[in-house]
Amino acid sequence: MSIDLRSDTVTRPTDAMREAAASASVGDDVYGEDPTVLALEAAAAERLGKPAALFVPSGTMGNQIAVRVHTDRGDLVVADPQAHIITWEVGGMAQLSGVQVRTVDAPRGRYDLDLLAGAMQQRSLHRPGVGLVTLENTHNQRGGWAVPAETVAAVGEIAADAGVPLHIDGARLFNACVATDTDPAEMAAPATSVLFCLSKGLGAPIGSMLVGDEAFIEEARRVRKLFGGGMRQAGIVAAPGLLALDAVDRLAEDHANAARLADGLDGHPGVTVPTPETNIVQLRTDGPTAAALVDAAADAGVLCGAPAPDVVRLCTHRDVSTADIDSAIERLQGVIGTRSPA
Ligand code: TLP
Repeated sequence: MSIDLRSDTVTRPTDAMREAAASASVGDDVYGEDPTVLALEAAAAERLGKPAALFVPSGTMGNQIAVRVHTDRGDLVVADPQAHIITWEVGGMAQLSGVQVRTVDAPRGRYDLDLLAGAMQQRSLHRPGVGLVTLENTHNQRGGWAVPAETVAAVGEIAADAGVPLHIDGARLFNACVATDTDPAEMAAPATSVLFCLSKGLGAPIGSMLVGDEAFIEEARRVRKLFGGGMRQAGIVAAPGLLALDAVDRLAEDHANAARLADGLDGHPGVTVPTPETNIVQLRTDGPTAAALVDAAADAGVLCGAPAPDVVRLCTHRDVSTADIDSAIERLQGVIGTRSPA
């Protein structure tokens, strides 16, 4: 059987999650009457130290709702050019909110604070103003780097000084918290809103949480309806999400497996593999294209992705064991070793 390292989204629900789904108390969540969804929203808000939360079907929808609630048409949204909110969300910010992007480089997910401060353009008769600052933690496409709480706080300060909200795309926020040994509420404190996913390392089948103050969540609920994300007896999918919230500590295992994988592959001819901080391993190739390596790896029974022409991404998660990682290393070494440079 193939070892699936394409993403941490590929995990299957545990038996306990399936049982929780089957026995969940439910109601119509659009009427605010689903007790399991309400419990999940309360738990998520509490975990991040914010007043309120909203259950949304996906991370993409959560991010796009936040953009819509925080901005006016024509506003600038500050983001790293490799941020998921720009590169992997189908141009949603332009399509759904009519905003523009102001990119500021964030190597390893961290903005240069001077550049960020310099980008905080105010609205005038001629010029659009910055309506929102975003920050991705962990930063997926940059290599799963965890942005430390001090950096998040410094970004929050720059946004606050300009009177602009900060939205954290924390699809993998708990990975960042585990990697930096930070309380999630401390990580979330500088942000006006935070999105985190239940369906990635935390292992739930479906769902993400948008967290913020009461007024933000009230408007977010309206925009969720607008975007077609109002769900009815959603307790069926919220119940596994409640179990996912208890799965934070085991993310350390994914991080250890990622480090083991990187160590087993780095230095092989034609590839470099930086030591990862969380569960995303990036193999940089100076030989065959990443796409060719992905095909060859699939033939050898390891599924991975190619987010850039010279980058292969391998993502660890609950459904791969340390033994699977060792087997993946062996299979990938065979692939890399037997390929001649393009
Ligand atoms: N990322 C997916 C792909 O879309 C690339 C993955 O497999 O990593 N923010 C970040 C930082 C993400 O990595 C993702 C998903 C999302 C938002 C969107 O979440 P979903 O897939 O639930 O819409």
